[in-house]
Amino acid sequence: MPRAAVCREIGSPLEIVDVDLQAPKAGEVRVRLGASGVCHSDLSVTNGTLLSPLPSVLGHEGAGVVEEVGEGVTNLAPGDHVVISWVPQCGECYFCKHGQGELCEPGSAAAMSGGLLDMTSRFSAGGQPLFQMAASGTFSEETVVPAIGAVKIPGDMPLAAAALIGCGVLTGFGAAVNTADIAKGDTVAVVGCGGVGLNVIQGARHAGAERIIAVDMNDGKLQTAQKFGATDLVNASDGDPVATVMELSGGRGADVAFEVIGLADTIDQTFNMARRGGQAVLVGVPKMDVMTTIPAALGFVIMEKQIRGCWYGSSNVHQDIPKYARLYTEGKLMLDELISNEITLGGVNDALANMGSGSIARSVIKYS
Ligand code: PAD
Ligand code: ZN
Repeated sequence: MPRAAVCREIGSPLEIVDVDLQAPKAGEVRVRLGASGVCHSDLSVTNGTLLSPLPSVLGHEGAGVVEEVGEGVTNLAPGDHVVISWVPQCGECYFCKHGQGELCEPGSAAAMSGGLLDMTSRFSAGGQPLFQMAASGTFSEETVVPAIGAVKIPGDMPLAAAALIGCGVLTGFGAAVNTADIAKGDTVAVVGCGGVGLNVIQGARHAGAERIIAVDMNDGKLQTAQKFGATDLVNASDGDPVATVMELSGGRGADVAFEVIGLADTIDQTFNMARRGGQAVLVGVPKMDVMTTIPAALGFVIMEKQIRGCWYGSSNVHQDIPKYARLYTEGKLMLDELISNEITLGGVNDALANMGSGSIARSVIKYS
């Protein structure tokens, strides 16, 4: 019986319990998790910011080893090492065929439902069904996921590093290299330098940005941002971050500005620090009732600014996960440096509580 961290209701700590896990059905695989990162989106489910059916096994940033495959699975075999994708991507629907796998029709429906592709979960405890967050449920020693939501990586890649690809890297790095149009020599601003924002920074550097202005309220986060490629550090508590970014960019603003927190105020700031003709990319997930107010004429038409949403780094997980694994082995993608705290499953509540702390980029649960 695997142990798992279950969110029963909004506002309560996760409960660590033994869970029943059904065998994989057709097109599914059972994965023994090696590691799972703790992402702000997990915290957002526990506090009601992100709507996800409860009670649920949380966790959506994981990597592990395939233990069993269901009927008809041909892309994976027991023993394969995989990164779990929290949007399973079918490769066949309208969105997948139009290069927007992150919006995959059956994958998104599954992720939202709290179940797998048939909208049912494989977890239960004491006879009570448990949902699984984002077709994943990686806060568990084992899980069952769709075979199209598990992507093979080299067997010698450390699973703690690989787990981070599953959300923070695909989302953050992808925001910079897929969603945004960063040109060589650009000036980029990144508002929010947590686990996802740090990956936006290293993605921006990879895309050729020359100046990368990191904005956060925490000096510890800013120091880490520098290690990931930030060239200028702005503590948002020291004054108006928009004015500072303007000053640092010759009064023009950033070519591309990213919001990686999920707050109305910082969304406004991000839009305002993008230059005329530039882009604001929204990555952070605000509460569902948060609205933005942008002057239509001045903001969009006269200044010709663009605002783009970014879901899962606009990633094709079947192509991007192996690519990131390769970049890591070539020393071109920093993953070990993101792991500031290795914990056991029992430490997950402390990790969620410490998320805002300056010293934590990512806490990673290691399963033995
Ligand atoms: P995190 O908590 O590790 O980082 C957030 C950072 O923002 C921290 O460094 C804070 O210090 C900083 N911060 C907070 N308030 C302010 C402020 N007012 N001004 C400046 N800095 C501030 O979170 P994370 O990196 O795990 O996730 C960031 C967001 O991205 C969060 O909303 C999460 O839900 C979202 C996300 N989106 C997707 C997607 O597909 N769009 C995927 C994964 C995560
Ligand atoms: Zn996440």
